[in-house]
Order: sequence, then C-alpha cells, then structure tokens
Amino acid sequence: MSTGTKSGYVSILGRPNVGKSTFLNRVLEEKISITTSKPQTTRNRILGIYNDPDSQIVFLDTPGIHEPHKALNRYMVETALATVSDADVALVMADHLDTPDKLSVVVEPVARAAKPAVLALNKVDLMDQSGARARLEQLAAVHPFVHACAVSSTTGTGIDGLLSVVKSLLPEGPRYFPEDMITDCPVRFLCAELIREKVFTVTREEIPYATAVEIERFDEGADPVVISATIHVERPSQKAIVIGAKGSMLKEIGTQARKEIERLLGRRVFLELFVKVTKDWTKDPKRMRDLGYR
Ligand SMILES: Nc1nc2c(ncn2[C@@H]2O[C@H](COP(=O)(O)OP(=O)(O)OP(=O)(O)O)[C@@H](O)[C@H]2O)c(=O)[nH]1
Ligand SMILES: [Mg+2]
Repeated sequence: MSTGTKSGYVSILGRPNVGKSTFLNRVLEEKISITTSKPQTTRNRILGIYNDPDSQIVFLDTPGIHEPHKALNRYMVETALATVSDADVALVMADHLDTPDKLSVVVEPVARAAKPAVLALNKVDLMDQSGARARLEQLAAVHPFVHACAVSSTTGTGIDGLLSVVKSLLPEGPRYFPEDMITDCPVRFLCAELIREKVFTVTREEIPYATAVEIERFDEGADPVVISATIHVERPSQKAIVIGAKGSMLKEIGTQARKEIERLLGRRVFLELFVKVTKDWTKDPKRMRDLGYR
C-alpha cells in the first residue's frame, strides 16, 4: 500500500574536509556531527534523520575517503565504503580543491554498487560564479550523476534544491525512524565527539590524529551533570603536549568542550578530563576496538 511518504538512506561520501558533516548539521539544523578545519575529523558513521511532512531522509555522514596508512585510517575508509550498500542514493560531495582524479576514487564504489548518485559541489561561497560552473562541469564528467549542483553548507545556498532532488530519488515507503528522532548516536558518544572536536581545534600537528576520547563517567542524575572523560594519546610526549604548561592546554579543551556539551544537554555540566598514554593505539585494531572503533 502506498503511504505517499518518500523515505530512504542517503550516504554522504567525499574526500576529507569537503564539508560532509557541516552539510548534515545544516540540513538537520542541529549539531550532530563534529566539524573542524582539519581533514579526517569524522571517524564513524554518523546517522542523521531529516523529516518533513512527506519524507524522511536518513543521512549517513561518513569519514573522508583517503589513502589509509594506519589501522585507524583503514577503519575509517572501510566505514565510509560500507555505507554504500545501505544507501538508496549516494550524495557525492566535493569542494573547490577536488580534482577529477581525486573524485574518481570516491565514485568508484558507488559505480560498483550501481547506486544513483548526486554530485554536490560544496563551498560555492568560496568560488566566483564562473569558477564554480567550470569546476562543477569538470567534476560532473567523472561519473553519470543523476544530478549535479553547487551548494554552500555554511551559507545554505542550494541546499533546499539539493534536498528536493534527493527526495525525488527515494522510494515511497513508511518512515524508518520516529519523526522526533534526529540521530541514533547515544548522547555519551556525542559528548565524547565534542571533546574530540576541541582536541582537534586546540592542538596541532599530529596530536589530533593521535587522540581518542573515552567517557568514564556520565552522571545525569547529578546537578550539574558530572562527566569524566579520558583523552588517549599514543606517546608520553603527546600527553605532555595535551596537558600543556601547568595544565593550560587541557583546561582550554575542557572549557570549550563543556560549553558545547551544556548546549547539547541543555544542562549545566561539570567536566573532568584525564590524559592517558595508550601506546600506538591507532595502529592496533584491538586497542582501537577498546576505544570504540569497531
Ligand atoms: N566556506 C565554506 N566552508 C565550509 C563549507 N562547508 C564546510 N566548510 C568548512 O570546511 C571545513 C571542513 O568541514 P567538515 O564538515 O568538517 O568536513 P568533512 O567533509 O566532514 O571532513 P572529514 O570529517 O574530515 O571528512 C570546516 O572548516 C567547515 O567550516 C562551505 O560551504 N563553505
Ligand atoms: Mg566530517
């Protein structure tokens, strides 16, 4: 029986840093997926649910596709590619720095799975009109995309149009999730991610890529909410950097993360952070599993 509702899964795929997570947050009008100016921010599949009166689009935000050299990077790329088989539509995202050869790597698994694909050239606010048109034309030639358009996830340009195209490609059927549900990510995970986001923005060089965040205590019964978390690093020298002189770096991470978590929970939060060396965890699948990358 036809319900008149369009519903389906849309995998957001692209190279690191093109704006996949920013796009998801813009569409949902909620910060579900962390975003930073550094590549390889997203490490997991982040499910975000868009609802309107006649459709439900279940977006899967994914880690950026890149050449993986470590176990963690292999995990990230495999996580992204695994979403293709679940998807009704692939939303292939590119930015002004993407070249056709780089985009080919992203569309290859989409072509193999024979999924309808839409190309979104993001960050159009950074391009002049003719530059954007030329780049879009060049990238659209890489694959028989059903549709190709330019958008800006920060200003909102082109987003509504893109959503209608995606919707039109979804099958008719009932919603997969309740209408008031926005993600399946547990709130503890979202808090750990917000702390990781601040590690990414406050620290430099290899530090963001050597860190994982584990929530040790999450007490919503307390007022303020008490959260204890451990930031895992790979080496003692990194631990010293994350702590900083007289604890200054850790304090900065904690202050910034606490504000974001308070916004997310709508409650006051007491956030306690620890730093621990978990030797070479990004190269060790077992340690990765213990830190939630499984
Ligand atoms: N000017 C501009 N910047 C954007 C736009 N979309 C995203 N950005 C910026 O691009 C950077 C990367 O954004 P993310 O959303 O984290 O990118 P991502 O594709 O999820 O990256 P990974 O998770 O590393 O794969 C951030 O600094 C964003 O603010 C846009 O439309 N315009
Ligand atoms: Mg991301």
